[in-house]
Amino acid sequence: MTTAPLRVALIGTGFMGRMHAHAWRTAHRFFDLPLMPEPALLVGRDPQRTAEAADRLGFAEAATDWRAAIEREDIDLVDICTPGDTHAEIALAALAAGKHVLCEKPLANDVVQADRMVAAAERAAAAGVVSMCGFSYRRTPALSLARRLIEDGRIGQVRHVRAQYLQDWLSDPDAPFTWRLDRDRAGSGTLGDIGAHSIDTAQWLTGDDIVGVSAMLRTFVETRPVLEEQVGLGGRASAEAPRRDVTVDDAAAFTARFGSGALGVFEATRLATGHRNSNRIEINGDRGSIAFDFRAMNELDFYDATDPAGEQGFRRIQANEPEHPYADAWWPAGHGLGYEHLFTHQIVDLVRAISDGTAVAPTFADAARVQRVLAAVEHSAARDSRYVTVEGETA
Ligand code: SOE
Repeated sequence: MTTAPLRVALIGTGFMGRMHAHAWRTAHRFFDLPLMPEPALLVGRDPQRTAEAADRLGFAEAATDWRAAIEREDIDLVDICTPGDTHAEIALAALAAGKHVLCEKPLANDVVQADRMVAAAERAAAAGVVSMCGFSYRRTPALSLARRLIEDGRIGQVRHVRAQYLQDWLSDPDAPFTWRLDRDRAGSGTLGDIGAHSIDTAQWLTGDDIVGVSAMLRTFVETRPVLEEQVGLGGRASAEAPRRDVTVDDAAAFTARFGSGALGVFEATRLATGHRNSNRIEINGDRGSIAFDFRAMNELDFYDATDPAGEQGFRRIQANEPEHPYADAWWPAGHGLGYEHLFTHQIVDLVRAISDGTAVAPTFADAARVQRVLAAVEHSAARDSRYVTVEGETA
């Protein structure tokens, strides 16, 4: 029996574009998929570079016009890996053309755009069109295991959520300007780029939404050198390079109240020297705790307060046993997975949902709830950290 194809147009050739390309090409080699992903079209801005990228990443064709790509009859799914200022426009056009959509995080640059995307996704869903937002960390086996433990009541009633997402690629004041430092393109800075991951992870793991926040934002380095060409994150510019204003936050710190009454403490920064990519979360309930750090992404720490007295303590679970989410498709126990596997798992879940009509997550509505928290954080920070409720966020 031949498997029907799922023909993919991927828009964006940067870090995320390459990561998604890898996942589209890998998923069916390790997982049984009901549809065969076909990397059909790669869309980028520069014709020659996009053609080279398509060749290297294994896409059949290259193009520079995303609108024309979306209108093509022979495209089934549009994968959006562009900066945030284009997400809404591309997603709305793709959904109107009846294409399934995978959109990178954060969903949009503001709540208004996010709400429009949710409405369009819900209209399209009636015709069987699937949309998903790429909060990739949900697909870490250790975090999926944490979610299962929490859902099964193993840590009981959640009291505390402690999340830190720490990077350091902007620590050097001469690290060059990128689109991620331009509010018009990125919506916000560290907050939306990596703080959004912590918010999504916390709400997903606990099954509980943040209802209010009290926040501080800070831009430590207010201008950065502009390079003619920047490849990837980081780098260093010469002292003579012209400088440009940074219009987003470098760091965010906020406390949060969850609907259940649980308390949250969140920190996100790209200036934590020594932390290349420390994405940590700890959750304490009345029966136990979980703790995770992406630096040891194959491990989950779990504390069970119902263990016999004298034997209690955090246990370190290697989340790569066949019993753990996603793990049995890969290597023998203990051989470990990496960052790219999260994106492959994301494609697996998406393709299965498209084929079987099963629920997909995170939906655009889930991602819009994250967007509202981002907006509340910005509003609180702009009002001297006053407590701001998430529900009223409309801008
Ligand atoms: C840059 O800060 C970045 O690439 C984020 O955009 C990703 O979402 C995160 O997973 C790694 O860091």
